[in-house]
Amino acid sequence: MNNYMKMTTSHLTIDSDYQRVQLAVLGAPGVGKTSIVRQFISNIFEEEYRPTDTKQVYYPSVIINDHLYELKIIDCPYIPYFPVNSLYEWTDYRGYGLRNASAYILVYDITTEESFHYIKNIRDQILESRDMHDIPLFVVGNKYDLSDDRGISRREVASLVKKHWKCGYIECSAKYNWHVILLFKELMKNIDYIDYGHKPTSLRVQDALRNNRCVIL
Ligand SMILES: Nc1nc2c(ncn2[C@@H]2O[C@H](COP(=O)(O)OP(=O)(O)OP(=O)(O)O)[C@@H](O)[C@H]2O)c(=O)[nH]1
Ligand SMILES: [Mg+2]
Repeated sequence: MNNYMKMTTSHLTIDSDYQRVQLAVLGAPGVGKTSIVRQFISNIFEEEYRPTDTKQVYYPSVIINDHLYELKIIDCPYIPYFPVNSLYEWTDYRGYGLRNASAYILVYDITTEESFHYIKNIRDQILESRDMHDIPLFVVGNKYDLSDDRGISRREVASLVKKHWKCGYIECSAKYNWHVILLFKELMKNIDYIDYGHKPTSLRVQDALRNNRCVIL
């Protein structure tokens, strides 16, 4: 059997107190945040650039190594700065909820150095704003298909991110769906399995499968 079996995914509205792994996807405009999320969720890629103007939230369930993760993926519009406290969250609604994420995916475009500077700044702001104990940051260099036009050396970025930031790093191409699944798999390895309430995992897996909203990675 294919190691990636996609059954379906969905865009559900679920009780706000339902415990899930919240992944916030951040990055400069046009780096491919929406494209990565949409490839992962629906295997769709659009050439035409339509900037995200309001936060988009997706709720896929994924099974990795027999563990069920109920994800909440937040595809953020460009935010000029990370909300440093709850007041900022309220004043700029685009950043609302970002301080509660259980992991951050910081995306840059390998062809533009500025997009890497953006995630450097955002990372500094995240670290200043909240306790990051057990909250993984994962850096993604997107648009690998354009690597002939690389704007910043891979070695430089990988060494900074892996050695100094102690974060995961992966390059992908949302356009060709290359390494998109791998990126989520790698990220989930960094997130300890979370025990969701009283229901045993096997029952939750069955529920998810029955509701046709499960991706097996
Ligand atoms: N060649 C190539 N183009 C890509 C790739 N990923 C995204 N794009 C293109 O880059 C443009 C921007 O992609 P989006 O996914 O909308 O970028 P975004 O980061 O969500 O942008 P904002 O919502 O404005 O912050 C679109 O024209 C995409 O088709 C990729 O891997 N390779
Ligand atoms: Mg977008």
